[in-house]
Amino acid sequence: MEEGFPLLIVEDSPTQALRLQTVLESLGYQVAVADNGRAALEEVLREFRPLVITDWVMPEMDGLDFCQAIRKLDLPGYVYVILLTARDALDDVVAGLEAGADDYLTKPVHPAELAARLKTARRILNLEAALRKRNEEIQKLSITDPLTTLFNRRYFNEELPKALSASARTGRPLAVLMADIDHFKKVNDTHGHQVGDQTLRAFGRLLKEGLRKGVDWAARYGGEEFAVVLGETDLDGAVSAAERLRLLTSGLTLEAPTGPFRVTASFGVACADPRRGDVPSMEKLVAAADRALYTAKETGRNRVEA
Ligand code: GH3
Ligand code: MG
Ligand code: MG
Ligand code: MG
Ligand code: MG
Repeated sequence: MEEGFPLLIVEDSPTQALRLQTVLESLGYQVAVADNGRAALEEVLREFRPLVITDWVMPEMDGLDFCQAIRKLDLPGYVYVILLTARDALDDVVAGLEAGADDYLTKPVHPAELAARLKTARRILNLEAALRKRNEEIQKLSITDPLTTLFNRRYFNEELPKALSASARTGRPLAVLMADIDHFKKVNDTHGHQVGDQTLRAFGRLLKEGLRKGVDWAARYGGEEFAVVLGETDLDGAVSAAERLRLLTSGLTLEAPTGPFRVTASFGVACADPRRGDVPSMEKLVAAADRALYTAKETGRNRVEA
């Protein structure tokens, strides 16, 4: 059986709360009750409820203060608040809406009107949930490289400075590897772009799977160049990690229509090590890894340089 939509009643009169609860449960809502604004805030924070019907006059925290307070909280989603009160003066309606209520109803409310008002609320909440989901998708897309599904350069540029600040704060080292597939142009020239793309995907997967989850992460820096951030790793650790990735790469068998083939990659390593007084900027750290990569290329490729 489908669970009813969660709704919170805030009402200090037990008889009125019970009457309202009965109506709402018959409409299929899954109802919780709080007897004042303070208790309602605690309830929403404890278990998020996006739909609230609140009385105005209550002890401890009234409905207006509740509306104002809930708009200031950082919650997982929007809370649609209906003020339901005996106060029916025009000034009261205006004050209620200005305090942050989404709708204003006067007691006694007819169950048919309440049902219709709640339908409006649900429409708004559905819209908000769809927008939030879409936002999350766009956010994810904006930091993902579509070909490899690794992070992209935008994410790298945003996250590496944060990781460096954390490293400086905690005193723990942080390493960056720049990895570049060797003679990749030849892969494209020999086997075509599609096989080239598959090679990039396979290399991306290798990086992802070869790293410690939650500590290290890889990004496609551009073309056939990848950047890896190794958390809590000093230079020696980073060189062995790069060496491991280098060996995995050379052991990788790729498929082309003409048969299997192999690739190699070169790695440049650089490290931020606050305990040694090494706290470089992102630009300096990446430049150092890039210089090491260049050396690896110059001295024969399929190598790790630091
Ligand atoms: P080196 O060993 O010096 O790194 O040589 P290389 O051939 O790997 O390097 P170069 O920079 O000369 O060529 C990189 C090639 O990568 C050229 C470019 O067309 C190709 N490339 C970049 N992005 C993509 C992509 O998304 N898909 C495919 N298939 N190829 C790409
Ligand atoms: Mg009351
Ligand atoms: Mg190159
Ligand atoms: Mg290359
Ligand atoms: Mg390159």
